[in-house]
Amino acid sequence: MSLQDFLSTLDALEGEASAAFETSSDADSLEVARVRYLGQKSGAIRDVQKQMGSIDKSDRKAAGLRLNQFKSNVQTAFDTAKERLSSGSTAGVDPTFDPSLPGNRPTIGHIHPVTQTITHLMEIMGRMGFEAAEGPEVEDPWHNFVALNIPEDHPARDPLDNFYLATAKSSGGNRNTEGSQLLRSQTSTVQIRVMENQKPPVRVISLGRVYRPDDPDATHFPMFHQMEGLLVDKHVTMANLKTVIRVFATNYLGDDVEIRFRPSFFPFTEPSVEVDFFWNGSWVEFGGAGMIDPAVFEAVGYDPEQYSGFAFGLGVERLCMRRHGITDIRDLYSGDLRFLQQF
Ligand code: FA5
Repeated sequence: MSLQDFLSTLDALEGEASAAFETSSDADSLEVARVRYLGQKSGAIRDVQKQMGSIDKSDRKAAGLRLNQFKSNVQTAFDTAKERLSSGSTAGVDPTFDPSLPGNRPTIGHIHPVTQTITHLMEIMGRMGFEAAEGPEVEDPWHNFVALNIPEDHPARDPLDNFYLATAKSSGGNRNTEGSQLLRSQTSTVQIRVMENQKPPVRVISLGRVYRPDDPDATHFPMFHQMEGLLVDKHVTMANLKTVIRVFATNYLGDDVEIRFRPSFFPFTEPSVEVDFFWNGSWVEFGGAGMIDPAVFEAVGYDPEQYSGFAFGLGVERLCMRRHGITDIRDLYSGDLRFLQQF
């Protein structure tokens, strides 16, 4: 082989090998190129080296110098490509990817408006000295009815108005018996639990879920929350009750809130009132209240001659709706993020 042909072969091979290393987009393709050009057994360099023997003796020195330079250049091209791939260069990566663009923020959840309302109500009532109390959502008839002076034949105990549990303690197939457990229909149950365990004076609120088989509409839902208030001491009067509700309402809804107390009936309070707030041109019922009936005091072992007290139960969803201008309770439980994200 002439020196000229040998040098041309080296030039072409050097360009080819360098291009192969530069365009390798991952470690696998680089390795294929390495074996092809630098491989000890069958690589192109090894083949071209063998041709040195056919070059004229007088040209061998020049050919050797170029061959060494060629080997060094090809090795450098390989090393550069290897370094590029191991340092995570973006070569071979989707060209539409722009690392300078801001990332997508993960969606961060927030507290449900009803839970926010509960926290707010507890804070307002806490400032008036009311402590939080809790009771179970699965109740027995004693706490949901009997101790609250709701006798066995009272319509409030009708299975059509309550969620009795199929696993009732002693139902014997009859869901309306003494022992049938139920999902509590009112937070007034907590009044009984507190008074059973605590001597007067008592000043508590209880915020929690209650359940009734009501057909859902704009102001009713089968599961909702109530805020129960209970205050028992000596010389407590109806005026105290009205003041506490007024102070609470102006704190939560603003000084211009209009409240109306309407005579009503609850078996566990006497006298009893319904509490209405003026809203969107009409009076809307927000809860019930009254002075604790002596029969309730007797059920929990308090002396009605010595103590008096008041209780109230307000609908938490309706308070939340009134404050935020929500017109349909079902929106609160639709799970629609477009609605919930507004709060
Ligand atoms: C009671 O539940 C009584 N326990 C309140 C009470 C407590 C009276 C202490 C006296 C002393 P009532 O059934 O009216 O009362 O319910 C009270 C409030 O709960 C209603 O005014 C309303 O705001 C809310 N409420 C009742 N049913 C639903 C429902 N299905 N969906 C949403 N809110 C409701």
